[in-house]
Parts: sequence; C-alpha cells; structure tokens
Amino acid sequence: MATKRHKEHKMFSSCFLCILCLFVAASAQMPTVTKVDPPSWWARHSINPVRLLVRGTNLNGAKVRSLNPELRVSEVLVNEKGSYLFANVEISPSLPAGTYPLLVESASGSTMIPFSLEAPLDPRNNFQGITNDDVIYLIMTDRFADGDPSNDAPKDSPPEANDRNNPRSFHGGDLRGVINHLPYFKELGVTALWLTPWYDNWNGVNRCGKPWCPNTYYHGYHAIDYYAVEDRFGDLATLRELVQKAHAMGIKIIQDQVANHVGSQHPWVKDPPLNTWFHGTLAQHQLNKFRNSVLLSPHSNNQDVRNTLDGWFSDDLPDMNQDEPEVARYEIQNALWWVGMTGIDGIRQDTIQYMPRGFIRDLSNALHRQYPKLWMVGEVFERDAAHTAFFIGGHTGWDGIDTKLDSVFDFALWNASLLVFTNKSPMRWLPQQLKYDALYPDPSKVTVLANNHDTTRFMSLEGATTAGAAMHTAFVLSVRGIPQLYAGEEIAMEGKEDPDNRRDFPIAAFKAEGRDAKQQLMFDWTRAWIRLRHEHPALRSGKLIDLFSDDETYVFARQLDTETIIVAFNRENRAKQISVPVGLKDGVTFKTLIGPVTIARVVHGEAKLNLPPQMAMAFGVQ
Ligand SMILES: [Ca+2]
Ligand SMILES: [Ca+2]
Ligand SMILES: [Ca+2]
Repeated sequence: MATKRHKEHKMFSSCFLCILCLFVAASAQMPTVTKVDPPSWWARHSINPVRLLVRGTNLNGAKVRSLNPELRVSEVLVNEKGSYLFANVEISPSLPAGTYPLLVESASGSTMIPFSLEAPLDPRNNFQGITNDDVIYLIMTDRFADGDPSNDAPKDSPPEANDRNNPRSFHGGDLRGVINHLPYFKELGVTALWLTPWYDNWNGVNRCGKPWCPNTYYHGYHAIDYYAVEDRFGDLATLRELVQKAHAMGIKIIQDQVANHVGSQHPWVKDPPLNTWFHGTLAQHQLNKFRNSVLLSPHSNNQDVRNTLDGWFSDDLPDMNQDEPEVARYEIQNALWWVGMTGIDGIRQDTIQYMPRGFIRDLSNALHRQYPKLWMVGEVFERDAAHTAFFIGGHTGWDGIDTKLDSVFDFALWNASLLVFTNKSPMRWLPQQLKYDALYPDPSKVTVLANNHDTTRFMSLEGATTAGAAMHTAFVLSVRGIPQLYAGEEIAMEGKEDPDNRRDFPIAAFKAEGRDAKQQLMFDWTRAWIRLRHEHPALRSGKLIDLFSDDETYVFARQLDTETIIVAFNRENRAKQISVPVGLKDGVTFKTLIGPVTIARVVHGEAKLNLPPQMAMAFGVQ
C-alpha cells in the first residue's frame, strides 16, 4: 500500500508538474507591455493618427484594438523579437480627455496598453515662441540651484555619482531650484530660460582609468527615456509648475531637445525597436569625424556626408536614424508631446546639423502646424556664417531644402566678439563679420550667444578683463538678433573648458547683499543693457547701420521708425572723440542712455561723440 500510495503520489506530482510546466510555458508566451511612447495624446491634434511605440515581450502576432470605438487602431507592426510593437491610433475629434487603454491579444493571451487623452493647455498662455523682444538665459539645471535635496541621491546611484566636489558628478540642482529663483530672473530682466535637457538620464557612474572618470550624465545629453523627466531634477508635475509659474511672471521656457542621439544606457541599445533604428550598433558603428564642411558643400562625396550624418557623436552616443520613417515619426511626436504637455515656448535643438536637412524641415513644419508661434533654434556650432546661414529657414539651399528652422546660434559673431573684446582682433572685425549677414534671409532672426555651457567663460579667456566682459555683454545685448546669456556671466564667473565652465552658481550671488563688488558691477551693467533693450524697440528690432569703425572703436545705430539708438564701443585705454554720420537734421541732440552723461549735437549731418576709455555707451535721439 505504502508503495502504491507512493506511486500514486509520484504520478500525481508529475501530472501536477506537467500542468504547471504547461501553464508556465503558456504564460511565458503571454504578451506583456512595459512601456508606451507616447503615453498620451490629444484629440483634434494636427497629428492624427498618432503612432505608438510599445515595448514588451511576446508581441509577435499580436493584434491591437481599442475598447472604445472612437479610437481606431491600424498599421500594427511588430519587430522580429516581438519586443516592440508600433500601432497607429486614430482619435475621434469628439473624444474627451480620459484614459483609453488598448487591448493587445495574441494566441497565448492578452494584456493592456495604457493610453490616455490629455486636455490641451490654453494656447493663449502657452507655446508663445521667442522673438526679438526676448532675452534668453541658459541654465544648466544640475549646476544652478538645489531646491529639493530629497532628489539628490536616487537609490540606484552610487555615492560617487553625487559629489559636489567632482565637476563630473551630479551636484543636486533641480527644477525646484529654478522655480525658487524666478524672482532673480525677473530682477535681471531676462525673459526666457533655456534649460539643458531634462530627459531622464542614467543615474549610474562611468568608471575608467582616464582623467575624466568617474563621470556622470548630469548635463542631460544622454537620454535613456525620451518621455521621462530626470528623477534628480523633479517630475512632470514640477516641470509643468515651472512653466506655469514662469509664464505668470512673463518668463518663457525653452527645452533642450536632442533628437540626434540617445545615451548608451538606453534600453534601445541592447534591443532596438527595428534594425534600422540606429546607425549601427554599440559594437559596430562609425564615429563622426566632424568634417562638418561636407554638410555645406555641394561637392562632397557621399561617404563623407554619411559619416557626418550617421557617425556617432561619441562611442557612448548612439546615433538615431531619421531616414527610417518610424524614427522620424517617433521623434517628431516626441517633440510635440513635450510642448503639449508642458506649454513651453521654444526648443533648442542639440547638434542639429548631424541630422538630415529634410528631417529638420519636417520637424519644424510639424511644430509650426500645431503651434504656429513655437520657435526652434538649432545648434550649428560653426564659426562660419555661410555654414550657419545654410541651416536657418526662410531660404532654399542648393539641395532644394528650406529647413524652416526659426533660428540658429550666431557662433561666427560670438567668436568675433570674444576675439575683439580680449584684444586679439581689431574692433573693425565686428562689422567685418556682420557683413556676412548678407547670407541670411533675415539676420534679425539669429540667436546671438554671449557664451554657453560648451565654451570657456569670458573671464577665463586669455586677455580677459572686466571691462572687456562688460563690452562683450553690451554688444550681445545691442546688436541685431535675439540675445542669449549664460547663467553666471552676469556675475563675471570664471571657468575654462567643460566641465570647469559648469561650476555651481554661487548661492550668495542670488541676492545683492551676497555679491562682491565685481559681481555687483557686472550684474548692474547686464541689467542696465537688458532694461535699455526692453525700453527701446529700435534696440530690439531696428535696422543695424554701421557708423564708424577702426582698430579700437566701433559705432553703430539701431533704427526703427523714428527712433535711433547709437551704440559705441571704445576699447582703447584713453578717451576719444569721434564724428559719426547719423543722417539726422542739424541741431538734433543725442543724450547718454548708458555711460557718462554727455550731450552730442548734430552738426553738418554728423554727431561728435565723446567716448570714455574701455567702455560701451548708448545714446538716444533727444
Ligand atoms: Ca536636488
Ligand atoms: Ca535619472
Ligand atoms: Ca546623426
């Protein structure tokens, strides 16, 4: 009996195990869903259907349908591994905001794709675009202000990732820190904040034997999720709060977007949605040789062009393939999703020239179609105006493409200004550079940077003086274009190459009582030129007219309707009187707006201006 019972028990056990095996085998084949991009969309959007990218397992042969008849699913595509599924979702215009999960079914089971419709933000207070009336201020979020210490050390981050003494570690700055200092920006007078990327980046630490290790992705340019906010910076709710509060104070927000590449820790790198998702793989890819001129020249060979467009920016920045329509569609929707979700006013597009010009055009068109005033500036980091002008929209290049890009950074003029105000080039170099405005369909649309987080700070350049920094700032704020300052330059911060140029903003300097004399001097000076710009439409959008230049002096006018503002730079170590042709009636007087008070009168069509040593001045017609 004992033996029989034992046998029965054995039989029962093996049967049970069999059933269990079958169950496990079946459940192993069950489809699962772990992520959906985008997680939400809008009814009556210019993109309809929206195309979802769903990550999961066992998606082979899956069918997708909506439980609500007002969402229609079509064009389902599953990758070979069954780990990604693409699907179009057409949204009925009458469908209200809410959650609308989709059903995924395969022969072995079913699961849900979470999806929802958002209520659109009010276009009257959002998506405002950037114009010549704005002054942009660049903030590297991690290095600006820590408003929430509770997010400084996420659980999955090793201690050396969070080290304020390591210039390549996270320092704790976050979105709350930016919100807390909105009054500071108001006091300074800037009207738009450009924040370095807020996509979620890897929390870990890169270790290597090289001097730049350990390092982290505190700067945000190595996204691991295009649809998530960096957990150290805050969350989507905090981001929306920032945009809302900034807008309420008359300050716009610009997102730094990076469509060219993602971080090497992105889940796509081990398991790409399609074989054509990236240019190559982590193991096998071209490195960008940065022969950027091949992008401008109509005579380049295809191999060089493909290297510059498809080559990885570095071995840990997998290059997205925008020639694959699924990638282009994904990235265009992603750009629109952030705008729609947060209400931002502009986009700074990183390393834009390394993406096909046809894609830049399609992205610009899609943004403008949904948000007519939305503005995008492209980073084309070239000191050659012919090159940057090729990428701005408003004209058709030799390739038949108008990128429709609203703005590019004027690296050529930035470079000239640094050389001039550190006494390396004669002052006449400025009008010499500005003559290439002939290449731009509308030169007033360029963005004139004072510096950025990739460049040496002015005060750390060889030959830099406070007077030179002040003239450089005045030039950026008075020349044509949209000015862009970099946080810390207004208090004469120092910093050489990356990451030294990304030092923490000194907390004390947020308040006047905490600033030393040099910091206060530069702050007051910067604020005065910003204020002058706000007070005089001619300085914001007037025609620029060269009046005088020599080795040490440059004088130009900004003229709009009946208003004329004269801006004069004298970098020489002595006072100077110069006569400039102003094209105004004799007897008209000029009054000092910034600088020592003098009055200049027009005689025989010319005005005699008294210029103090090493200073920028502004005069207005009385
Ligand atoms: Ca923090
Ligand atoms: Ca993170
Ligand atoms: Ca590329």
